[in-house]
Amino acid sequence: MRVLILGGDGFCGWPSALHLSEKGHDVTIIDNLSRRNIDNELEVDSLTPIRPMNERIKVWQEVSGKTISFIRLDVAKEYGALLAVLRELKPHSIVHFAEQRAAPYSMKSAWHKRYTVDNNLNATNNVLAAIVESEIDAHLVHLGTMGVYGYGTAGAKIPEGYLSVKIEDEQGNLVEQEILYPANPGSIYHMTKTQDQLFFAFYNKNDKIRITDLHQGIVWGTQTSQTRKDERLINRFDYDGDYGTVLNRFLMQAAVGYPLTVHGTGGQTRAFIHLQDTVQCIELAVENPPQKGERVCIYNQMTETHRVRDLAHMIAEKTGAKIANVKNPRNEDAENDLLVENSRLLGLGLKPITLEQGLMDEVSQIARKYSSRCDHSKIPCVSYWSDPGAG
Ligand code: NAD
Ligand code: USQ
Repeated sequence: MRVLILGGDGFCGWPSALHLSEKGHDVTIIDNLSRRNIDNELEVDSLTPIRPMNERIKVWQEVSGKTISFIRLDVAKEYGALLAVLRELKPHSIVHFAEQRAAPYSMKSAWHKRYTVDNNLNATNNVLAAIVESEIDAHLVHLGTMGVYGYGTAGAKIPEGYLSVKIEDEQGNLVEQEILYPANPGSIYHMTKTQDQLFFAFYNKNDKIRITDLHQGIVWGTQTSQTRKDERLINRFDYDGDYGTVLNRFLMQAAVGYPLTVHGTGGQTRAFIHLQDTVQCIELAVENPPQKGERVCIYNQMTETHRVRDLAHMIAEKTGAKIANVKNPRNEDAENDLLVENSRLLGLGLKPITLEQGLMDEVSQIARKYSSRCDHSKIPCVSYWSDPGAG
């Protein structure tokens, strides 16, 4: 299949591009390299030394004999160029990773809120409008987030996208309907993902676009079987207070001797998935498109849930790291339970890699290997959801 990967230079996009290429798909990456520029803005680097895009692609050619093409283009701003690529390439699938994905970054200032909204909503709308205008029949696979649901539970599992409800009509009869699960975003970033869902529902209804929306949990790990093939293919590893995600951060902090930064009591429960499973899920989604006319297909792309303090205690026990309960910079529930339905991807053949399976050691080894690249002053989370002086 011809697969276009938007955001293919990023943490999930790069290993997905390699995985699909290895599986025999004809892969083209589009990226505007904004994530690398944000590193410049934040004055921080990936813990791992990632190579420039053209070098990455050249090394992949040497290692695998397979070609990946790269087009530098801003999906949110360069509509005409995007349309031309779709007309020329006629991809069977478009995998859309090209959004600003850090909740703390999206909350840093009014500028960052506006950038995240402009970038993410225009990127998604541009892709959809370009699929319609180019008249190609591409299947769009989008990376969404578990955060569209909020992290609560009414005692039942969070379903995969749609909620069955019973509404009482004028005659007092109960009418059954399936609606999108009520959106409950916890940051401007997460809010853009809830808005993406409405774009998908509309273009799917109006233009019959085939869409799969993957509501992904927090991705942990750093390498996949393809990125391990050569050091120059190494994936990015975000550890800083804006882009680093909790489990990778704790493993890195333990490796460099920094106390584990548990926000508040650490009572937040979240959904997780290993990066190797992410690339597997992308392959499953690409190879199992919905039928024309079928509603947006939503999968919960997560394999397990954990409470933040349990992760910290487990890592502290394994490594002897200290735990620091820091004031939570976010506006979120201090304690929550989380029950999630995830049978659809399992039904397609996903075999989950869980925390017990040894891959935490790989993250620790990578963090130790590159610990000299870690700037400790960039570890604390300094983006506050509201004025740090208040409350
Ligand atoms: P990332 O920031 O590492 O990668 C995103 C890539 O998209 C970057 O290379 C960036 O340069 C590119 N990009 C952004 N805006 C663009 C634009 N307008 N035009 C072209 N390219 C653009 O993020 P990631 O961790 O790889 O996440 C990818 C997707 O998966 C995101 O949409 C994110 O919301 C979702 N997701 C990530 C996680 C996670 O834990 N990393 C979890 C759930 C969902
Ligand atoms: N947390 C800590 N200490 C830290 C960092 C985080 O206690 O040092 C806590 C946070 O307060 C939060 C939880 O850990 O309660 C998760 O934070 P995170 O930064 O690991 O994840 P989050 O901000 O939710 O975002 C990440 C990705 C995002 C994706 C989302 C999936 O950056 O792109 O959409 O995970 S989900 O969490 O399921 O919404």
